[in-house]
Amino acid sequence: MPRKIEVCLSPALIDLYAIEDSIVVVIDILRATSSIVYGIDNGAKAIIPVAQVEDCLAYAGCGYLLAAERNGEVVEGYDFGNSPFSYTAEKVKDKTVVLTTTNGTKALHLARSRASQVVIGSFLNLQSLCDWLSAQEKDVLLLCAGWKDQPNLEDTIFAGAVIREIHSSFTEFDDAGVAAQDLYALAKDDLRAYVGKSSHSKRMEALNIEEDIVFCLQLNVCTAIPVLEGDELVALKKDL
Ligand code: 3SL
Repeated sequence: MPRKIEVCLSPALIDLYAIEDSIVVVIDILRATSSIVYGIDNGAKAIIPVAQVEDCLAYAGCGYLLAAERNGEVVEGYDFGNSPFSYTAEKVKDKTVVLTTTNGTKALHLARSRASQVVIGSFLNLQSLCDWLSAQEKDVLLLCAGWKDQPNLEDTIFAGAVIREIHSSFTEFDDAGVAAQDLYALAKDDLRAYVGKSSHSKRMEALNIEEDIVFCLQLNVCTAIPVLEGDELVALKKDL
């Protein structure tokens, strides 16, 4: 069966893609989708992505953990933000987290209104995600969250890593996907150094959170694939 895999380099471009019958993989390597994967892998019951900081408040006082990040920093008054170190088993196991971030949760909201299925990708669950995507019979859109509607290096590199891994399961590719694979080929031998050229890496270095970058660039330390079910991201039940 012919299958297409495409890359949307910015959420601002998503209306150009017909995704009604596609799986959309939302990608925000630094740091939203890495933290979501890590939290679900560590046994969080669910993560509820909300678009606005104020949307979290509707869940206050009901046993949820409230997480909010804007411009790389924890929003004052919230339990935590978007650092993967806040999504350890100790902190999130059996809990539901309500999360809003600058770009990642926005991309999720754009995807969910039209996509057939929305899942979450990061270097942490790369292999598990790729094995699952290969086994599906649907087209795939890799949606890069970018930074405030601009494309970024780290999400594009990850999209390239996915396509390189599952290339043989697809028959149709777009130019953004070709570019993403070429970028991944340039970056793969030293991901940390290459991602160090990115604007968000510089932003995070200025906030003294470089250890989050190193964490988010680890390969295959998680097997969970978060999937959107209704309003909640939960662990996908794989039938591989
Ligand atoms: O924009 C986002 O969704 C975040 O991942 C950005 S940050 O890494 O928390 O700064």
